Amino acid sequence: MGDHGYAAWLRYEQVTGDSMASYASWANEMVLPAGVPVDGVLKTAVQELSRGIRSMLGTAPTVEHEPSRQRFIVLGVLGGGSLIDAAAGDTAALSSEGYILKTVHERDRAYIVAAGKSDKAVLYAAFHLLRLMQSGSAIDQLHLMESPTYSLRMINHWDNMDGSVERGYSGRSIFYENNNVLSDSERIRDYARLMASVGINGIAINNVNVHREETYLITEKLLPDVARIAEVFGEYGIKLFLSVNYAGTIEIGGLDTADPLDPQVRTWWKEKAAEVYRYIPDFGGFLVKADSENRPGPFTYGRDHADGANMLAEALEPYGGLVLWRCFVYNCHQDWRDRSTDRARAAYDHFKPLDGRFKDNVILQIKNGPMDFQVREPVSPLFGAMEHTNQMMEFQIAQEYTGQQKDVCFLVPQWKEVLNFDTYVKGSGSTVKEIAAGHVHAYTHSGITAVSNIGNDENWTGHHLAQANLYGYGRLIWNPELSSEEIAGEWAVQTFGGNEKVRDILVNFLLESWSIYENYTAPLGVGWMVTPHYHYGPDIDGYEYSKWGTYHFADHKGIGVDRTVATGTGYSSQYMQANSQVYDSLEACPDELLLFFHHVPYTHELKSGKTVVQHIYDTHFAGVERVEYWIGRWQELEGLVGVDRFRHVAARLNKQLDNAMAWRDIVNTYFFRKSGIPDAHNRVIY
Ligand code: GCW
Repeated sequence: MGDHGYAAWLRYEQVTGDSMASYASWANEMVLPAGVPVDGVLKTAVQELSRGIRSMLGTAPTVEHEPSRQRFIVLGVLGGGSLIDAAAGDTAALSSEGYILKTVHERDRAYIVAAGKSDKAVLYAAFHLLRLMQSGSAIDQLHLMESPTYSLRMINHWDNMDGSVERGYSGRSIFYENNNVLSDSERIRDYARLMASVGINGIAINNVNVHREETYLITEKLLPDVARIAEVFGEYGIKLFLSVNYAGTIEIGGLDTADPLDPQVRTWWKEKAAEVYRYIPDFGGFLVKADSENRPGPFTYGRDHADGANMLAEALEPYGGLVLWRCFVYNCHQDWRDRSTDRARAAYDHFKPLDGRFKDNVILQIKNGPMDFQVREPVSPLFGAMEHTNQMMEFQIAQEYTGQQKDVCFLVPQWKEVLNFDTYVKGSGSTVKEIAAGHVHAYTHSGITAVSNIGNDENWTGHHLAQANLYGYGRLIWNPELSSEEIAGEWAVQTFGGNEKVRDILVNFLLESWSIYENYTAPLGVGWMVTPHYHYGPDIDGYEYSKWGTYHFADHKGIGVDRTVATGTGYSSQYMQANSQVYDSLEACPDELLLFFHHVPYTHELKSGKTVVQHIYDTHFAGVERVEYWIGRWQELEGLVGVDRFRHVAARLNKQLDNAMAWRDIVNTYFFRKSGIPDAHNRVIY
C-alpha cells in the first residue's frame, strides 16, 4: 500500500546504517511520569511515538514509569515529573501548544525529553521527534523549543454530503457518501494523523456552499455522526468546525426570515448552538459564506455583515465558539460593459467601513488576493486594514487555478510571498505574517486557514507531488520562517526516502514549479484566461464578456486592467501609501503584477527590458521547455523511487506537457493575432 502513497509523509521506513544503532539506543524505552493519566491526546502521543519507532526500528519501546535503561525517551507534559522538570529550563516563552525536545546527558545515563505545555503539545513533540528520525537527523544533542506562530491553523473542506468535493481533484469526499456521514471510517483517523503531524488544529468538514442536506449538519438528525468525527479529531488535538447555511432559519427552521435582528432568528441560532455543544463539547465554531456568489446573507434584510456575524457569534459565545466569516463578497452579476465596477475592490469596500463593529469571537476570513486564488495576484488590501477586527488569512491548497493537481505547482513559495508582504498598516514591518499572528493589531483570535486538496484517492491528493502542498502548508503556518527549500526537502526525504539525487530533483522541481506554471498560463498578473467553470485549460476570452468581473481588456493595441487612481478604478488606493504609490506607477509597478494594475500597449517595455508581447512569447516557450526538462529529470529517477509512484508521476507530467503546449500555442497565437507583432526569435506561432 505504501507505494501508492497512502502513508504520505508518515511512511516511517526501516532505518538502516549508522542512524539505526543510534536511534535504537534511545528508543527502546519510553518513560512516562507516574500519576498522570494517559488518555486523550496524550495517549495518542504515546501511540504515535510507539508506532513510528516500531516501524522504523523494528521494535516498539517498552513503556515505563521509572527508567530501567541507561538511555531512554521521556514523554510528558511540562511540570509533570522530575525528569522533565529538571531538563526543561525556562519554558515561560512557550505557548500552550509549545514543546521542548532536549537530550540530557547525566553521568551514568542520558535521555531525550519530549515535553509540551499541554497534551496536544506533547503530540506535536512526538511527531517532531519522529520527523527527525525519519529524515536521518542526529538526536543525541537536541536542544529545541518550538511554539506555533499562529494560534488557529486550519483546513477548510469544500466537501458535499453527496460525496462530491467542490474544486476537488483527488476523488470523492472522505467524510460523506450518498448523503451519509462516514463517521466510522478509518480513513478519517488516518487523515487526522496526517494533519496533526504538521500541526493543524482546526478543520471545517463541509463546503462553504451549504446545500440542503448539509444544512442539517447542525441538527439532531446528523449531529451524532458528526460528533463521532469530532471525537476522532479530538484525539489528535483538532477542533471540528462546520460551515452553516445563513438561511437555516428559513430552510429548516420553519421561519420566514433570516433577518439577523429578528428575535426569533436569534433564538433559533442559540438553540442550534446549544444542540451542537451538547453533542460536541469542544466544537470549534461556524464558518460562513454569506451574500457571496448567490448564497443568502444579511443584505436581503437591509442589514450588514457585522449584524449577520454578530448574531451567530452571540449564539456561540457562551461556549467559546468562533464565527469565521468570509470576506469573499463581490458582485457576481456584473455587466462587462460597466467599467466602473471592479471586483478587486469589493472585499475592502464592503468590510473596511465595518471595522470595530464585530464581536470578539468573530474572525474575518480573507482570501490572500482580492480576486480568487489566481496564479499571481497582489495581496488583499483588506488584510491588516481593520485594526479593531480579528482577521485570518485564507489560502487554497487545492490547485483550482494552479493546475488542478494534474500539473505540478508547489505553492509554498507563493504563500511565503504573501506572508512576507509588508502592508505598512502600522509602518514598515507590518507584514501579513505578523498581522496573522496578531502581533500588529491586538487580535483576540487570528491565524491561517486553507482550502484542502485531499479526497479519497489512494494517495489523498491525486498527484503524488501535490502532497507537498498539504505538508508544506502545515509546516509553513507552524513556522513561517522556514524556507520553501527546507520544507520541500523535509517533505521529499520523508516521502521519497533519503537518496540525495531523488531529493535534489524533487526539491528543485518543486521550487521552480510555480514559476513554470505562471510562465505558460496567464501573463503578468492578469489572470482569468481559463476555461469557464472548470478553470483548468486555456480560454483567453472565456471570462471576458461574463458576469463575474474578471476581464483582461485585450484589444489590438494592448492589455491589462487599469486600477490606478488617475485613470482607472482606484483599487490601488486601498493600499497604504508606500504600496499604492508603487502599484499606481507604471514605472514602479513590479513586472509580475503589471497587467493587474495597468492597461499597457503590447510594445510597453518591462523592467526586464522586453516588451510585453515579447515577454508573453518568451515565457510561454520557456514554460513548455522547462516542463520537458523536468520530464527528462524525472526519468533519471527510474529505479530510485517505487515503480508505482514513478509511473504515476511520469504519466501526470506528460499530461502537464499537453496542457502547457495548449496554453503556449493558444496564448501566443491569440496575442500574435491581436497585436500583429511577430516573435523576435521567429518561433512557431500559429
Ligand atoms: O473560486 C471560487 C470557486 C468556488 C468557491 C468559491 C468560494 C466554494 O470557484 O467553487 O466556492 O470560490 O471560495 O466561495
